[in-house]
Amino acid sequence: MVLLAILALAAHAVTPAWGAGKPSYEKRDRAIFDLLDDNHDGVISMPEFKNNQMLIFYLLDRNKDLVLTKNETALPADVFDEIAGPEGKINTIEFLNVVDKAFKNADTNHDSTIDRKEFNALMRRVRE
Ligand SMILES: [Ca+2]
Ligand SMILES: [Ca+2]
Repeated sequence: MVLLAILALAAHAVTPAWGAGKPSYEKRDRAIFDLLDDNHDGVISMPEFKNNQMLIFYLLDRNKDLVLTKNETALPADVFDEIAGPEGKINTIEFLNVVDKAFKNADTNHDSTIDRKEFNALMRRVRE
């Protein structure tokens, strides 16, 4: 669920660039990967992952109060509630916790980076 949330946010940030026409999953996955892989060395490191997720956080945080409300995220309600907790808002710490977990989950060979194979496997898991 948490993985899905992160990728939904990433997809949300990438999607407006497409314009008309629906890209294939493969194309979209590649675009998200390239977006996250800042130095284009073919793997996503933890700092790259975190920096870009923070960028997404600030993009989503329309009123810049440093918390995300339900209408800012476009997440399914149950996913939002799971991340936000009882106060009903996602702060940066909660957000980075989720990012941290998502990264560790995706890094199946535990080498502290996410390569294309791990990324594709993650996207497949999310879709199923
Ligand atoms: Ca990289
Ligand atoms: Ca890895």
